[in-house]
Amino acid sequence: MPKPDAETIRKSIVYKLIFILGIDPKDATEHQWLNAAMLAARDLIAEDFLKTRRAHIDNGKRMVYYLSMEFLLGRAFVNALINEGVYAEFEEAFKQLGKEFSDICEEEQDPGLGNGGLGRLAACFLDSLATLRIPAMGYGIRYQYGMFKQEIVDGQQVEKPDLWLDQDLAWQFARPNKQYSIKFGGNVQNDNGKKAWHPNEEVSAWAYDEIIPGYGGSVANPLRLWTAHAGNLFDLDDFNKGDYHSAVRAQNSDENITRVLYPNDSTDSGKELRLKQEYFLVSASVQDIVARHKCRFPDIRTLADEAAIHLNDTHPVLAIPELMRILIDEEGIEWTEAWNMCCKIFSYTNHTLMSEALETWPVDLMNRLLPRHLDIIYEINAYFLNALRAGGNFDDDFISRVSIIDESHGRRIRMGWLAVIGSHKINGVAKIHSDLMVNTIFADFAKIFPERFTNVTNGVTPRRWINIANPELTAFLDKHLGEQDWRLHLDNLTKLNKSAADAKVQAKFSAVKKAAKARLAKYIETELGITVNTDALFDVQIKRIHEYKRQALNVMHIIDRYNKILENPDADWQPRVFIFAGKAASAYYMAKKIIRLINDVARTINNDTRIRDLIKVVYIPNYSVSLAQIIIPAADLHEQISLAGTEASGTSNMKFALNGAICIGTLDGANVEILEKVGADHCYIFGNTVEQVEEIRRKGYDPLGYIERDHDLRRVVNQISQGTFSPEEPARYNDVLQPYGDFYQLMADFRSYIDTQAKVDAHYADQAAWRKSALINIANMGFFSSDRSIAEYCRNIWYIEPLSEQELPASR
Ligand code: 26W
Repeated sequence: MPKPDAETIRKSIVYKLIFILGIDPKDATEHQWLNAAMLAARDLIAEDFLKTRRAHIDNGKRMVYYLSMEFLLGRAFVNALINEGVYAEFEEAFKQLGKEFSDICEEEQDPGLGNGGLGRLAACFLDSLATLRIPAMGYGIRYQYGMFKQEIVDGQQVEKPDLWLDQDLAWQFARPNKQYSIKFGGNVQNDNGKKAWHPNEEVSAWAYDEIIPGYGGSVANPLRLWTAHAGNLFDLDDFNKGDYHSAVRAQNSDENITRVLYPNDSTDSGKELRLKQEYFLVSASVQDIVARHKCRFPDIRTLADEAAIHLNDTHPVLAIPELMRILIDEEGIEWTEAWNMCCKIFSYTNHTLMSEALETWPVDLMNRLLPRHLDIIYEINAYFLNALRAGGNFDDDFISRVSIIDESHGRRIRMGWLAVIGSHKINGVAKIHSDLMVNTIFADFAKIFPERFTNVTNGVTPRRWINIANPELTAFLDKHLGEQDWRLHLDNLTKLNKSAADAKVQAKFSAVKKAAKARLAKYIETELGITVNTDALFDVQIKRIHEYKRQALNVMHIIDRYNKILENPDADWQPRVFIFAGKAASAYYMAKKIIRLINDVARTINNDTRIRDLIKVVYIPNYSVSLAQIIIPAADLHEQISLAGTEASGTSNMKFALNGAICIGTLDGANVEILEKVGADHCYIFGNTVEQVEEIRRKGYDPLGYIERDHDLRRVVNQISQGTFSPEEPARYNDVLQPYGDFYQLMADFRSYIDTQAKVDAHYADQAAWRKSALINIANMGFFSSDRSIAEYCRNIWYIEPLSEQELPASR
């Protein structure tokens, strides 16, 4: 179909409104107009999707399947319009309808399908996969209530259900013909020498497809999301007896599986639900992958030639024993052949060195829920350990360290180990992280399988993080970068290097930044009633709240600055607006306390008239992709201040730099590579290095020593722990800095952080110099396109080729 014009689109929208949604245009709300417009937009991508699928089948393309518990997609509508090249036409259509287009777009809610960087990375990757014409499919869960909606009440996080599915839209395609039965429990019996699983619980997985359009049109790939259905568990007898509660009890309990992302696992039933959820995702997905293969090819034995399955962190690792189960128990393939196939098919990305994310499951729980899988895991372990023993190079101590079964505190299954043993490639997400992975958590495995370990530095999609998020910067780049589209060739940004010092270019960029700051200021004013000065330096830290990310260190700087302004009010202070956003996991006590501290400090300082708006502290509730799209373009400075060695990569650092913000950060994660690209004059690095952090730990870290030696630090620590910011409850924060433990070494990095912040002020005072640095940041971000990351995965890990122009001609 040729690209439709505004008139055609207007007719299509009105048609959808009347004939699909059954609404009189005269009565339609903005939200209903959005739904109609989304249906009209979906027609365009649906056509691409069907053609893409046909091209995969006709050309026998090898496919990659990306399994992830999270996909933080953000809004779909504007993204689809930009990728399909019809944004202007839709805007014009709404003009003809007499509607404000931006109001319509604002009606869309973010899907609640993710939590952190891992989920957003998966979403950037889907965009790049489709854009690069890679035969690919994502698999995830369609959580009914997402993670949670965060409200800040009296300075504290309150979790409310995120009712994102309640919006009455039909964006996803329901696939009632794609249902798989997911089984749990029961036992394993020996039937004629063959192991047979006799489960005693069953729930149905139903598919919904979200279509992911690539930039430039023509290719669209599916993201298949599963939802749990209890099927025939409705008890008509109970119902007819009037016991309505019992009638649906079993149904409810099974459908809980896809209720929320990361159910609180601090209780036993929470843990069980988590494990069920993980198995539910992988079982439905692996069954689907096998079914798809059988539709296209005659022999299941060729699966490893036709399919790559990628495990996004350890959460979907049960896919390995699940595929083994299907190959052996259902397809009759002999054990060794099945195992060789698995090791070719799977690859795994590690996203964090934090021990909490390297999941382990109690053997008892696995035995109760998935006894056949436990068997298979034992067999995999025996096969692996026997081969090691046969090689004769490893002692018993080593063997017990690499065993999938951890015998040290109750018997537990180490899912990270299973991932490494069953994958042909294992990658970290930034150079420093991949090195640490090989030298720390997976050091033993790197001795056994050195060829398996590799790095793919993360990236972000410029389509969302510039084109959608920052229309002013988009126009600026379109004007300055010439013909070849930077959206597809982000390296083109390097052209900006030569004009970074040009006063005219700087002035234009300054207007770009100012517009974004004004937009954010308006949001803050409307949502929180706080007025901020757009000439102030916008200093931003937005990410999950976690001790390792050290939001508390940021707060310590704010308090120190507050103290110094009060001490020396007439000095030439650079006004700053400190902006925070992020959610704390619902069971994470200390992270929630940090949120409260930020809000208490904000309340105290924002209301202190002596500060004369030289400091404003703003906590923006309910962090989301859409909020990030407003905040990131407006930042002058971004805080990437994790303790060195703890942040695997970070991806907001890339988004900020791409939007012309300057980094203040430690030598951690992707900061290291950003520094390499932009140079030390345009990136503020402070604090101890990984080696120094380790040395401090080795020698015995003494946080009190730092506190005693540094007057400013002592004052800040005392104020926090003695209740300056919580006079109504002075002891509220006496545990928050852990002065006797300080595991994340805030005290050790405080001085260097404060001194570096002073350098930032001086730099910002010279606006021309600052703009130049900002432009140099943008110019050197080409490497951090997720297109580059995906090209590396395809080449080095998945061995996947894109659809050629012959296989699928460009449609528009
Ligand atoms: C409870 C299990 C668990 C633990 C941690 C689930 C999920 C998580 C995180 C949310 C995982 C995550 O988002 N990791 C981030 O992944 C990004 C993409 O690679 C990296 O840039 C971040 O550094 C890393 O923290």
